Amino acid sequence: MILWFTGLSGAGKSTISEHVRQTLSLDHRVESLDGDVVRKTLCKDLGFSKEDRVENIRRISHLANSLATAGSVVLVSAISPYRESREKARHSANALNLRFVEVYVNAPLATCKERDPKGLYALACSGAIPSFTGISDPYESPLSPDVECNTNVESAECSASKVTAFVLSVLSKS
Ligand code: ADX
Repeated sequence: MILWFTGLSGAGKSTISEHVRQTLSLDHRVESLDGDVVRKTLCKDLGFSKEDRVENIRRISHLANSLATAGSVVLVSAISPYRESREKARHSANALNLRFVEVYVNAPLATCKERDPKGLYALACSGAIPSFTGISDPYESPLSPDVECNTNVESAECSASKVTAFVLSVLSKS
């Protein structure tokens, strides 16, 4: 199974994913692929143009498929702003008989800007970072996510419980 966390920078993808990892690790082999980490390693050569973001997601999806095929529950946290890229990731996983769960980590842009944990929104608003998602680059929100976490009104623990409950119900049926 692949759990794909998508949402704006600062929405809470990595935080929720980490809570989910801790819970699922008790009974399952879990691998995490985090956008910030992947971009320092596997995708070090990529920037933030549309083309590079599509390539970033293609590589992450390929790696996630391999890890999931080998038996891990894979947690992907990446903005993944384009619907088409996420749909391709879903189709490639499904073609390998892997379950793909899209988790929309939804927080209003205003909330993400206020949180600004890495100070990037301030830089993006000043023009110092071009093509920043939500400010000067698009984010296409999921139309029918499997799970939606509204992180402006629910705690990370609450969001993570929703996700793990969904996952465990799917796993118990398979
Ligand atoms: S994605 O769009 O290709 O899916 P990814 O999740 O890998 O993005 O990386 C996003 C992270 O890169 C952000 O959390 C932020 O720390 C950093 N970042 C640097 N520049 C940008 C930018 N222009 N737009 C979005 N995120 C950026």
